[in-house]
Amino acid sequence: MQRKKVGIRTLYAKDPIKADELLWGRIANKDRRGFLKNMGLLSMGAALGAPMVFADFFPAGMIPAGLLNEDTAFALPGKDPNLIVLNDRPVNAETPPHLLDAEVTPANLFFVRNNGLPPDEASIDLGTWTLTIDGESVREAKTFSLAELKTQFTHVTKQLTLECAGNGRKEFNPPASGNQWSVGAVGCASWTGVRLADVLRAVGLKSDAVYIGYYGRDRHLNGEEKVPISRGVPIAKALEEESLIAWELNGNPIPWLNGYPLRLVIGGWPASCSGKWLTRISVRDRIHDGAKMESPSYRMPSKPVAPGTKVPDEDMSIIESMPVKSLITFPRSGAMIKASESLKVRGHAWAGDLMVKEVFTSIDFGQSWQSCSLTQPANRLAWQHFTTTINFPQTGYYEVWARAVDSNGISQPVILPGWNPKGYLNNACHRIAVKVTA
Ligand SMILES: Nc1nc2c(c(=O)[nH]1)N[C@H]1C(S)=C(S)[C@@H](COP(=O)(O)O)O[C@H]1N2
Ligand SMILES: [Mo]
Repeated sequence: MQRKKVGIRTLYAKDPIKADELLWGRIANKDRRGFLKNMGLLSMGAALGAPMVFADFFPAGMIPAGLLNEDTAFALPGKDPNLIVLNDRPVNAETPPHLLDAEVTPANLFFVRNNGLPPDEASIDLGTWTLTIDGESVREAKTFSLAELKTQFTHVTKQLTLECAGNGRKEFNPPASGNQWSVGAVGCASWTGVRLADVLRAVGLKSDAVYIGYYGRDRHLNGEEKVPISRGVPIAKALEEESLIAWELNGNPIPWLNGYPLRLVIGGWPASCSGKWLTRISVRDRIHDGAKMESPSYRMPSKPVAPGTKVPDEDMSIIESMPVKSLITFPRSGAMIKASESLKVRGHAWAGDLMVKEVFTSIDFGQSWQSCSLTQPANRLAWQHFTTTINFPQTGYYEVWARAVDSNGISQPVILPGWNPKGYLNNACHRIAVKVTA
């Protein structure tokens, strides 16, 4: 008998909600929460396979990183099979943290966040692809071919960090709907293209320009007429010298799922501002009103709210610069070392429009912190790299927590920051499990 490889959606065709829950990891999350409630410190130690050395300091209700599991991967075109696929329609996939170890994120490991269906790869013709600049606040609309863009403007290459505003959403309770991202909806690649500012100025801006809005060639999941997403940024951010219209990622054409052949790259802001499969940019005389600009999309409560609060639209504000954050990329969570050894730890840290001033690690659940060495960014809006060496006092179970502080002195919180209806901006400390044996 022949066995066909089938996806979760095929298996659960009659029960799409179950398929969704499996794909989005909601069932797993629910189970984990129940599981933890019934688990004492002793059984936790048993499940971890070693006593938790600083158990007194372990926050109540937190699940040890050593007990978190990863979901099954499906291979996506042009992507490493170890990406964690959260959803297949639209495609959403994140990168396990230990695969983000390189200073510059490789193309096949760069996360994917689609709101609709990408243009058919075979239908993308470099010879006929165009970019139109229009809107109330340009002197006269203008259309460029790819060749014109590439020959009429200075080429710029920058490392730019893109992070989905919903990265970390899976930790929020009550849960927020949307992709249940863990920590890997982030990457920092080297992007080549032209400055958005150079193109906008060549077309000619009117003095009442307030915002830009992008349009891409992807299609809505239910029908062709509606645009899946059309967001943008204030004109001041658009005119920064790091804001690019890019056609290359790490020196090669941008992967299809990341926006081939042309995309905006707006480092440090929600990656939803970086329009993929770019065909049009409108210069607006008002805040752009495209799809997913409206509340509650990509907005936070203007004032902190209690978990589960229903926040009226007018009390939500558009997210701009992303908050300070860090990620441990080596070792992988679950590392085992001998008590006689010290552990080299490394990772990246970023802070939206700002720089990272310092990164610390803790092995006693935040009671004490040691300072890491930290590099300068390759350029503004690129992530920075930290390293440190850790010595453990005795055998047992530990967690390494990392905490970054931005150039304004603002630190990552050790646990979940403010709950919000859509589950954005979780910049809590990343943590990994380490077992030290005799
Ligand atoms: N045209 C288009 N651009 C888009 C999107 C999209 O669905 N369509 N998703 C946005 C969101 S929400 C994110 S987080 C980033 C993800 O970029 P990546 O898939 O290259 O990682 O693209 C943004 N640009
Ligand atoms: Mo996103």
